[in-house]
Amino acid sequence: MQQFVNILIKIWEYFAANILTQPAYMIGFIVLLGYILEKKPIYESIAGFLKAVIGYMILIVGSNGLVSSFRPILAGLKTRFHLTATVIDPYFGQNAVTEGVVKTFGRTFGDVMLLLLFAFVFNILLVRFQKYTKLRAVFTTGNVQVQQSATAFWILLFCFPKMGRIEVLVVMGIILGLYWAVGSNLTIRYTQDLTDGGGFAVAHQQGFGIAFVSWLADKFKAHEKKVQKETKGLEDIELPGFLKIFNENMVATGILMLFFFGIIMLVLGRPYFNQLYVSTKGASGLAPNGSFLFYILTTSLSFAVNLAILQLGVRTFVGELTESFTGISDRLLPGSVPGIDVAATFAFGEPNAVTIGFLFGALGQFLAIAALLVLHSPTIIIAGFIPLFFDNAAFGVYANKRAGAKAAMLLPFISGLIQVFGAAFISSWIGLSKFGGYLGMFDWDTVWPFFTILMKFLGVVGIIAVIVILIAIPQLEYRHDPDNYFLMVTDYDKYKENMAKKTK
Ligand code: ASC
Repeated sequence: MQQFVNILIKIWEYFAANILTQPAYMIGFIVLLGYILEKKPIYESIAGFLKAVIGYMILIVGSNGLVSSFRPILAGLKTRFHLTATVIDPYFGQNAVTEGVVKTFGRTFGDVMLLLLFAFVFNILLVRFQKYTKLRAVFTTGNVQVQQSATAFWILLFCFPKMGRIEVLVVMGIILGLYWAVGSNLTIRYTQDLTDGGGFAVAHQQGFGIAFVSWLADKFKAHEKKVQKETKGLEDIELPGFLKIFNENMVATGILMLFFFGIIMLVLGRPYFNQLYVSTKGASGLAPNGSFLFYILTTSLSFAVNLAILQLGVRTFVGELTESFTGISDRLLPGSVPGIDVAATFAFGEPNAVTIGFLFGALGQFLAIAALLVLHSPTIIIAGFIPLFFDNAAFGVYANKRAGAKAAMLLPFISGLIQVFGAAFISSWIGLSKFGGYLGMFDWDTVWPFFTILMKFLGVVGIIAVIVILIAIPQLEYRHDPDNYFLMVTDYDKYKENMAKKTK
């Protein structure tokens, strides 16, 4: 018996390390399975697998390129101004949990992977019993699932320090599995609109955020209509004279980032980048005899380069995923869609919305950080690149699609404020700020602090309240439009037709 369990554990560890937490292979195997279920010839199925894995790997190259170039620049502000600050970044957040969990709660990090397994299986079950749960999306983005499991583990221990090991795993497995299913389910309608029936949901760290921003954008548009203002998308803006060069996405991104990061890099100063060169053994930073001017130019322009790579990656795998997933949704999980990385949305809609969302999010975050400094907040937040970019760029894309340019500026700006204030509050309250980092993505600055308040103050009743709230959300969504709720994933063209009739 013991031997059998050991073998099972080994299999699980292998699967977790190589597939579940490696979204490229996770998506690849989903595509392979989908094609096999569709009874495609094996060579076509393997070709699909390869294309999906390669496409996703290209996306990761772009995404890592962005993160590794710009994370040290933003985090550098902490060193430069000698701040004791908490960096909001999923990896800093995960390190903080790893470091702090033993010291604070006397527990080890090992259970986090088990928590991931419980929550993932629960997510699939919720979708399988869709008839009752109304949930349609399976979370496949393993890299962020690890980070979220870690932070969720901490939050539960913070609320219930005496809770036993198994209870923690069960309670949090249920809550986290529900959050994954509900959060990604919330993005389906808006993502189908954005991608014109792309057949996927966003499974990342801002599912509630995307739904909230899209809902606000719709309100914004209705208001503009009422006061008879025309809503202009970023794509409709015709700039006069020399400003015309901004109409070209790569040029616009290049100029704006040169300006934005140019200023920050000048503030940090050359010695900081020379130091970075030494500490990273030449992997990044500026060589002692390098030109600072061209270093700034190269770094800033690499933003546009990595964005282009990222979009190429998305275009490579999304088609395969959509096509093959019908195999899974026909046979294993009817009426479901895969939930994937938020970066996939950057290849849809107006490309400049990505840049605009990022910059206005930054404006919001920087203002909020200034407010924390002025108000002598006990916790100072340093903007991390990942929340700044991946949350707010996505909000820009959805807002622009639904309500035009103004919404694409205003809503990411508001998000920037919320991210910093939310993260400052929760990270100091639960004690993660002491360890220098917090996950910091939108849902974890809003929804999760709310859950934490419920659980900390109401105890077991709070746990039940959180579960009931999560279960109720898809029910309400379904009731809002029962005829079209499943149709939008099972027959998008028909759904579109119905929606067009409605607005007439
Ligand atoms: C995250 C995280 C990443 C990025 C990536 C975006 O939240 O941990 O590595 O966003 O998933 O493509």
